[in-house]
Amino acid sequence: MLEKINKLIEEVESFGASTKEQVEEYRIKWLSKKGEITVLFDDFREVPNELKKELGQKLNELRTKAQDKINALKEVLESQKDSGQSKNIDLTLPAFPTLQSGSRHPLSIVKNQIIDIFARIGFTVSDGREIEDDWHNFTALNTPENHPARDMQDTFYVSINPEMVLRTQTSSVQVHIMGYQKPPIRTISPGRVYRNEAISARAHCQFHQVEGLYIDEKVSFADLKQTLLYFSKEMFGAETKIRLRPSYFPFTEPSAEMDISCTICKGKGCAVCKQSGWVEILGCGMVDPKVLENCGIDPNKYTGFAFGMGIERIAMLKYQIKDLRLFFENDVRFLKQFTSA
Ligand code: 2U9
Repeated sequence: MLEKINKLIEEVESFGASTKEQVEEYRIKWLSKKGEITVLFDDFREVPNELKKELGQKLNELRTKAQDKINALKEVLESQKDSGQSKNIDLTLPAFPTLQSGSRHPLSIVKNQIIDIFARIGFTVSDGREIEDDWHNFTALNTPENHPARDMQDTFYVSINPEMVLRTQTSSVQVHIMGYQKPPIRTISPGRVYRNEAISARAHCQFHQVEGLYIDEKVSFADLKQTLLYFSKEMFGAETKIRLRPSYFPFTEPSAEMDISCTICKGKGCAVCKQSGWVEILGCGMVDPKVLENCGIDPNKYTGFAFGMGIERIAMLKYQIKDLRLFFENDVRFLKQFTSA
């Protein structure tokens, strides 16, 4: 029996197979119910006790070796099958993108362009709070208590403290700056503002502004006009013209609204400019001396200009977007059109 076991161990060790069928054939030959090793285990019962220990160990060794060999061969043949399949892969196909790159929101794109344009002529960016006190949002900016802008219908008041509002303009940020920084001040404040408006294609209860402020000695209306002409050409193209129309804001005197020549028809007249050749993009003016005084800046020494624009309005013009609500719905079909920007 020992001789038979040793012969079978040699056979197991030297055995190799190139197909699954061969492996299965040998499994049946050695380990099935009537297989040689199983039969040896049956015969083992008849072995005299004094030989049981030595023969038992050898027999177990044979069975383990046979089982391990069969498992190892199966594994090798299985892995060869996988690499055989991968030979059918077309390596010339373009790589499948596993990560889809996102896109910036159009308002972020336009905001960043505005920041870049003003940064090139020395304007810093200032940030501030969205929940603001009455003084910074209204009083300091010359908006008296009975002004219609303060009406509950225009402004969101914080119910637990009616002294606090959701800011209606980012000029409030600049009121803070004037409180602690001496001129020259040259800064823009981009950010979200809130107004109590019914939501439609042309109005929303939230939108984004960039308000600008330049205060120094001898700042003039000519500086304002030249700054805005530079901005308009950078933003809408070198051929862009501007015009200023007199207007009124509580915080600037004199005040103006600025139009640019229509970007669509180049001033000839179209539906976007309502046949006028001009489209309004911002408001501006010289900072009212009372506002300077309110904020602790000597109006006899310093003058300043200020301007403000809605980022949505600029984006609508640039990308010909007709409905303001699209900016806030986050519909990917809208957003992914800005992928390359
Ligand atoms: C300080 C003093 C004055 C900022 C200005 C405007 C004119 C203006 C509107 C444009 C469209 C707001 O988003 S909008 O509705 N803004 O017309 N804003 S002057 O004046 C300032 C800013 C800061 C200390």
